[in-house]
Amino acid sequence: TDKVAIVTGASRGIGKAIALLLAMQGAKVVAVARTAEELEELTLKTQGLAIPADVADEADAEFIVAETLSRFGRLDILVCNAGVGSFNLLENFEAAEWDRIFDVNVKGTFLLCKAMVPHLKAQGHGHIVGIASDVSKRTFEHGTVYGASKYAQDALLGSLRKEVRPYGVKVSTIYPGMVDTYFNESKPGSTEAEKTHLKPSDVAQAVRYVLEAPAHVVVDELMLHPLTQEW
Ligand code: NJP
Repeated sequence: TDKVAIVTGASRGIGKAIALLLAMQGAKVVAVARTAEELEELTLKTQGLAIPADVADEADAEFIVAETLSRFGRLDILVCNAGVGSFNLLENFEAAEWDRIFDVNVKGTFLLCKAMVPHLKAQGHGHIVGIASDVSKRTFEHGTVYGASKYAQDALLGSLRKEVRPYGVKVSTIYPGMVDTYFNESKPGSTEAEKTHLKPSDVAQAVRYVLEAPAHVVVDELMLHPLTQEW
């Protein structure tokens, strides 16, 4: 494939695994995250483009799409993966933490899609893949803010799916259970439980699956869990 894929949150965790898998399959990968250094090693491996940027910033989101077009001359895939979260009782959350989580998970998804969709609609094909969460569809203690953001992101992607379908553009949403990453300041493999979590590469394989659907098929939703997770 000579496709061009923008992957947000590509410097580590799930996004990095997605970027590596897509590059291995021949895609030109545009890797986005705020921390430039962490993107460098990845770009060497993928021979793609690194764009240090904040997905929650409108000018950055527009720059990512414009820069990709000027470098590669085409746009095919957007993976909205960048996300942050923290967990606490509702009354212990600062309002600023609500803003931080919603800015990345919801506004970031909105801004990248907003910058990308006009191009995909105009060309009559393209695929947006959102990395949501199983908590987009369930609630849990300490999950008020993160869960609300993931429900919101899911609703955005579901509505967008209906808006772009008539133009031949696909939106697929992936709902992983627990994945062993750097999420919420954790370190991969740091607890016994994490050893049975999904690996970032498991989620990358799910992304590959939805992207490889035949032209006439859109995989709307795909949920995956570690066999050990009760949910
Ligand atoms: O997290 P982590 P995951 N602009 O911390 C980047 C969902 N999920 O891979 O900007 C641009 O290892 C950050 O880079 P940096 C989750 O909700 C996870 O687990 O330099 N990029 C890094 O590359 C999220 O949507 C689990 O800090 C920004 C990446 O995002 C997605 O999976 C379960 C950014 C985060 O890597 C990936 O999370 C589940 C910004 N403003 C769903 N802010 C799980 N881990 O268990 C952050 O159901 N990044």
